Amino acid sequence: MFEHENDTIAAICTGAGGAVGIIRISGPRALNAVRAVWRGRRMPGPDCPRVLLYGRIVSGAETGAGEPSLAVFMPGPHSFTGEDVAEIHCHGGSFAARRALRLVLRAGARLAQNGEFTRRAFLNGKLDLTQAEGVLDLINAGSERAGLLAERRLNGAVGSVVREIRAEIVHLLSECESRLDFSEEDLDWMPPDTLRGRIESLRGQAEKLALTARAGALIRDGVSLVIAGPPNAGKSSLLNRMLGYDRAIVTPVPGTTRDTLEESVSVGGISFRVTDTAGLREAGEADPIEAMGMARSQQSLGSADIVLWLLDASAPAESFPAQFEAMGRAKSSVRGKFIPCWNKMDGAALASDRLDRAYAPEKQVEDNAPEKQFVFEHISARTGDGLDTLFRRLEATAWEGLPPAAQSGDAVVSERHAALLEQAAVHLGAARDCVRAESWELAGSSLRTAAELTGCITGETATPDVLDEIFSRFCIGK
Ligand SMILES: Nc1nc2c(ncn2[C@@H]2O[C@H](COP(=O)(O)OP(=O)(O)OP(=O)(O)O)[C@@H](O)[C@H]2O)c(=O)[nH]1
Ligand SMILES: [Mg+2]
Repeated sequence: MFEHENDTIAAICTGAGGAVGIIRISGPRALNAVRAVWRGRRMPGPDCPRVLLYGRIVSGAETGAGEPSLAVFMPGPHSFTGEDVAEIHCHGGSFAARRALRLVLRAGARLAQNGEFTRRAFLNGKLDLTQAEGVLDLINAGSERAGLLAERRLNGAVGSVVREIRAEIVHLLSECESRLDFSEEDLDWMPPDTLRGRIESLRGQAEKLALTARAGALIRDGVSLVIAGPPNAGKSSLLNRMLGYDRAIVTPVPGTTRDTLEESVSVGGISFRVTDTAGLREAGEADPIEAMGMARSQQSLGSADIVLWLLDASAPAESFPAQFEAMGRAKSSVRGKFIPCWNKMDGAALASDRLDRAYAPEKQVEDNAPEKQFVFEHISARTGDGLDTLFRRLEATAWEGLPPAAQSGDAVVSERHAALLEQAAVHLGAARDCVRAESWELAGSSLRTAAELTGCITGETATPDVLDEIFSRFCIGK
């Protein structure tokens, strides 16, 4: 038992404004506290654990009328924190729960700090640090996928992978150390090549696992998608179509959109921050306001994760060379991924394959490799045709370059985990080289550092500072 854990903590663990307010109490005096402030025909206690009882909150020893409420006792170690836990469920709103909490505090509990319940659960071995972080991720999850990811962490997916890696590091560490302790004896040692191979494989695993954090960031933060193109191509119409309502002004007049406009749309469980931009054309053709809007469009091109460039398929074929040229110019300032897309297919004069061939035909023949070809999408923002295919392309583009395991969402680590894993990988690389040079002492020291770093992920070797940092991000009552 940790020293600071000998006291009893309490907090309101429900959000303000809910229908029910729950006061959670954890620690050796949890039962005393609830018994001091609550009366029912049956009283909470070890004889009826985990049963929700009906009764009233009373102030002090007197019985009689008080607020109707429910109480439950969950004896340790089979509780969330691993300690004795009691809860009082009273009416919501700001007054009732606060009054009940005050009574509980008067009965000998102290107000819990942020995340203190979860911290106690961690210190009592009920969850590892990655699971505790999963609790926080779940609270902060803003989409279905983010929730799923948090749930996996909560269920220990990251923890178990990291513990496996760490166990292997510790095993290889003992291999190196035994060579120091019993240098000339005839021990059953692992051949150095095998040892080196296993360290290298661990290094690869750590690096690969660290990469999954990028998928986590994608799921949590989403992707920025900029819809750009010449005036009148149907950019605002597409934004409206994606949103399902008329957000942006659409008119047949080129230059309608003056300023960039951002909205969020969920596609395939990924949140896209979609920006509609002012159409780009020769500066000479635009008035001063439009020119300012175009400058903003230009900026958006540079910062987007994905740029969707719309071309007008209903325009006369003579306009295509100029449309392609404008696209080429814009593409040079795009740093993210680029998707060219014919819009207004409902009014197109040419079939989609002929439209595509209109684009630099000699180039398409030269570079026959499919990945070198410019793959156009074909949509109609007016009818919605082609949007499903476009959405699938957007989803696939967002996932591009991420490890496949991250997409299935098995074990996706956080940025904190990734940083520790990357450091561990560096030390594993050093250990591998030391084994080659047969410097067992140095190899051992690198492996020890790697073991410490990976232990910090699951919490075995996390310092109080690290714990403070993590749990301070929780709210009171969690
Ligand atoms: N036939 C057809 N017309 C479309 C389609 N998409 C947009 N339009 C029309 O094209 C015109 C311009 O559409 P907008 O969405 O305002 O085009 P924009 O690219 O935002 O134009 P700017 O804001 O001026 O750059 C409007 O009259 C739309 O109704 C489409 O898929 N098919
Ligand atoms: Mg527009």
